[in-house]
Order: sequence, then structure tokens, then C-alpha cells
Amino acid sequence: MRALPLLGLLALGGCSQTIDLDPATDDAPRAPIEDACAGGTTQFASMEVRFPEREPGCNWGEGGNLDPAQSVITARTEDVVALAMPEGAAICDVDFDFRGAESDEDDEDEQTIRYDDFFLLTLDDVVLTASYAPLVDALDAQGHLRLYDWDNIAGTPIGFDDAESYCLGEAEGLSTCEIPPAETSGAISLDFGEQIVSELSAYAYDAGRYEFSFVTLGDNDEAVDCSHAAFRFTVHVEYVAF
Ligand SMILES: [Ca+2]
Ligand SMILES: [Ca+2]
Repeated sequence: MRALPLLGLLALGGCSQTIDLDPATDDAPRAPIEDACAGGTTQFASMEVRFPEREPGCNWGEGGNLDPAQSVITARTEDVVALAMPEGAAICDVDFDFRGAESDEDDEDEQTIRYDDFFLLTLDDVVLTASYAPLVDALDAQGHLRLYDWDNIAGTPIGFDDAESYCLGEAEGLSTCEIPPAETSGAISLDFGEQIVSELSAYAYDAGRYEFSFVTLGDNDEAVDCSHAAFRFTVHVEYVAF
């Protein structure tokens, strides 16, 4: 938000003949970001995001969580990792690499996402992927983005038998994703198309933060719910600093 006045100047400089003073500029940052990204002064960074293992335990009845109930989403835990993006930076392109680290003894190329019962991975509020697609139906949309809000998910009935996953932009043919079913090992990939990256970039820039959240959901099983194994990925970002 602090960078917005600067962005306004940039926009004015680019089109001094048609100064638009309309205050309804929700979408305004997009064009300047795309212009700046096309300007050839982008920078690159690779950052690792690590979510340590989380032991079972949902804190039912606390912090907005409901009381335990069979086959209903009643509780969540949220682990947050902030990306160390420079102040005022905007994303031009982003790639996610979910391959295991080479130093890992067990598996160099694939990692298992283990979780109970379901998970969502978000950047800021935007759901990047979710292991159970119906959860996303309850969320507010902004363009192609779906915005995570626990209050919209709490109380959702669970159908364990048809657990289709969700990936941002995949249903619209704008992204290509591979998400292994629960409790299986397999290659994960999230490849977001240009349109999706552009919307993500504008959202994160407006939010002024780059925070990944690993949200784990449960119904009523104290011994397993809201747990997940360690999970990590590398983010390769091409960005421009305003
Ligand atoms: Ca249960
Ligand atoms: Ca459960």
C-alpha cells in the first residue's frame, strides 16, 4: 500500500494525455506491473519455502474452529511462511519446483504430501491448490482467483470418496497441474499460465505481502487430524521493483 502513490506517478507518466482521476482503480496496478515487467529490468530470485512437520491436533472449539463432528470440516491449522521479496516488488513470472532436495536420502525427485484430512496451499489469500475441490466452491472469487477464508469453509460436509483436487486456473484451461492423491507419493507440479500469474501478481502487490500458508483441515479424529508431513518447495521468481 505504501508504494501506491509511486505507482500512481508511474501510471501518469505513461499516459500524460489522458489523466484518469477515477478513484475506482481496483485493477489499476496491473497495467503498470505488466509494463514494468516488459521493460527489461526484471530481476530473478530463488527462495525455498519449508513447512515443518505438524503433529496431529486441531484445537477444536478454539479460534473460530468448530467442535469435532464426523465428516464435516470443523477445524483448521495454518502454517505461514513469508517470502523475502524486496519492498515494493511485483511478480512478473513465478515457477514452483516441488522436487525434493538433492541432500535427501530417501527420494531425490519426488516428495509425498502427507496430510489429514485435507490441505490448501495459499499465496496471501489466493488458493493455489487444494486437495479437495468442493472446499473452494464456498470461497469468494476475484477474477479467476479464489480467496481463502476459514469462515466460508467451516462446516462444509466432506465426501471422502470423491476427493477431486483443485488447482488455480486448471478448470479454465489456464494452468497445468499434477497433484497426487492423498497418502501417495508422486510428482507434484503447479504450472500457472500467464493470465493467472498476472492476477496473482496484482493481488499480492495490492496486499503488500508474499505469504504462503499451508492450511490443514480435520473433522473429528484426534489421532490424525490437522497433521501434515514436512513439505517444501522452491519458488523461482522473476520480479520488478518499483
Ligand atoms: Ca472422522
Ligand atoms: Ca479426519
